[in-house]
Amino acid sequence: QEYTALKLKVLEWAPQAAEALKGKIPEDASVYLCPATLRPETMYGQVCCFVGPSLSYGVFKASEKEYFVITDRAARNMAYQGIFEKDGVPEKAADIQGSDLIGTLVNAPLSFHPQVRVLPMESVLATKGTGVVTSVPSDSPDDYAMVTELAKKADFYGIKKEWAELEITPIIQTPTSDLLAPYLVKKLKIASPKDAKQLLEAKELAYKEGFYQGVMKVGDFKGEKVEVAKPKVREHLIKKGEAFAYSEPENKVVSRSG
Ligand code: ZZB
Repeated sequence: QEYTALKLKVLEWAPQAAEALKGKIPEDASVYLCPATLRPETMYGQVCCFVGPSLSYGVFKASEKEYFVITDRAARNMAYQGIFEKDGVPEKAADIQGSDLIGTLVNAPLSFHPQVRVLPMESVLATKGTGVVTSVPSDSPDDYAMVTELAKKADFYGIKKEWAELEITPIIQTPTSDLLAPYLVKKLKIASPKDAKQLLEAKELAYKEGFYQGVMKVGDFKGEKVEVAKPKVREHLIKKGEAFAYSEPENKVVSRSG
């Protein structure tokens, strides 16, 4: 699976994170949360960044002045892809729990909301990508269901309501909608992030329609088909040093007979 890993620079740590990281990272270093995405063309619509509150993350040294917050598993993969200055063994500067990252303020490259918060999402998998997920509710049904839930139950989730209420801007026009994810969530009567089966269906529909029939409504490649714009947005982000290529071996089921 070939992902685009984005660099969301930490602007202000949540108090618990600041406490956990005290003295472990050089003062003058930049730290980035690095979500892995298959939809770089949607980055204009980022409204927050998800971590799994019960997952463990590491802060890894990518170079003298840059550190990445990702899972240990992602760091091991990255160490063999020339992503870190030192090849082979990832150098971990600190451990941090996902729950401690909640509330951290980060810069989201390309987004209409350049400053977004780190928020919790229980369904983030430790076994996929980097364990960090950037949230685009306009085009990802999972993200739309989650931010809706977070805004509804902000106190329960221990966040400020306004962190989950950033405006959702149309990014891609398709034959059905320019806000495909909210449209599908309503159409499939998805009530919460717990409706996993319908969310999976909505995700598949959104991928297909977005990729094959979508046209960029905003950004540097406005008016171009998503198919065409996707690699261009990716290259643009990588050139600016705001993203990098990250691939991981697919978890293929190998059949004995086959
Ligand atoms: C931004 C984005 C915008 C995404 C969109 C999707 C969509 P997939 O589709 O299941 O193979 N993701 C990445 N890592 C994780 C993780 N560890 N746990 C849970 N979700 C994760 O996985 C790729 C997508 O799933 C990624 O692309 C990321 O969300 C999320 F408009 O990044 B995406 C219709 C989907 N639209």
